Amino acid sequence: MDSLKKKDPEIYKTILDEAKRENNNLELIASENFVSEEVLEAQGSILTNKYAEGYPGARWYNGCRNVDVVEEIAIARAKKLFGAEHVNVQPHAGTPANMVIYFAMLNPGDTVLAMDLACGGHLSHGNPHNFSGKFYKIISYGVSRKTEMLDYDEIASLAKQHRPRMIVAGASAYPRMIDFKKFRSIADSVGAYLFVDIAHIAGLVAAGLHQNPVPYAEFVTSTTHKTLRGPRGGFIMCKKEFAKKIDIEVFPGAQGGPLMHIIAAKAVCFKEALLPEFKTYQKQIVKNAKTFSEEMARLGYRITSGGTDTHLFLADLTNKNITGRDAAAVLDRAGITANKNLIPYDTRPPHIASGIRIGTPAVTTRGMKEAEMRQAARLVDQVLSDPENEKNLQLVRKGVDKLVRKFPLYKNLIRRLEKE
Ligand code: DSN
Repeated sequence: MDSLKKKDPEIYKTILDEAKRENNNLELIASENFVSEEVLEAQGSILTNKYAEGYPGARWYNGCRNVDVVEEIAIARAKKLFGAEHVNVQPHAGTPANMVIYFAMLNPGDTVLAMDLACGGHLSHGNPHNFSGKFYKIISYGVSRKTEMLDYDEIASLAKQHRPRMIVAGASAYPRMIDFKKFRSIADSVGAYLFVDIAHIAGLVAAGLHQNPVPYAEFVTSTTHKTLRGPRGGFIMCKKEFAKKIDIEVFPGAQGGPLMHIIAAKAVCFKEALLPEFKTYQKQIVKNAKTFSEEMARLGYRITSGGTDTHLFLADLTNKNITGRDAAAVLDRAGITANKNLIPYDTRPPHIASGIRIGTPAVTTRGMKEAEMRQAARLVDQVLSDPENEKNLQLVRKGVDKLVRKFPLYKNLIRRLEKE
């Protein structure tokens, strides 16, 4: 970044500050990760210069022979990874990918059955402030009050009652496996499309650690930057019969020029996810989340649904006398980054919330294992047990420093930073 340093020192400095923050903190936001240097290199490449509206071999502008190759490679790798019949790698992010499915397959006012945000769903699954909640008649399903897990009988009965045109499965704060085969049979029972959003669990699915929805759903969307550990972006998989409809809805329907540098980085990410070591990484993410949640439970925290099968879990702070919002803020001051989250049937509003969501994809990328997860849980507990004590927060900050120092991130960048 020599040129940037010289020509735009403010931005240069801020990037280095962020590198320092990422390296020095304990990153527990379940939707974040640290990409490889190869992903960063592709993402930071000159491919950002090229306009390529259209698709490989059928672009609106000339000069696309190289970006055509990049996009074809990305598509082929994603197909191989998930066993998809058709893939579109152009969506800029997860919500735009989801928007394409709604716009391509539904009319405004159609009924959609989707998971409630308060029980772990996503904004684009029908939140009233999101396009999905504004344009469609959303019927929400939640989780069982007793088990805090999906209740497929209840989902089936809601489907029978409301006859949705589309059922949406997938979540952003649900710690358990989702049975997409069951969703398929519910959708079939009422003649609905099944659309699955695997943004959170894409890495687990790619590694064979979570049921793959691709054989069951007409449409599957994902982001590339969560458990999949690629650049910030989205993609869509669908059955061949819908390929044309989906492609037209992405371009010219929802987007203009695709981000070819990001598509190159997606291709790199898919290649990495096809390697055997990616499976080892994903297995460790799940082991780490399990260990972390068990240690939190041992320290007196109620873990929603009693645990996790995935990369994340939710700790209910109701009996800890602190809200999710305050907990996340004070943890950040001690060098631990996690987010406030609603717990199922939360009595607090979303911006306050009664829980925190903890995820292990990023710390697992650093190389941390079960022993470090137990230490991390104890550090979280130390903060939340005495959140107003500055000295306590400083002690935890030191504990975090000691823990993260053993697992350095982006060594070259950091080495350089330390010299400055
Ligand atoms: N913001 C993402 C998450 O944290 O789960 C979802 O879009």
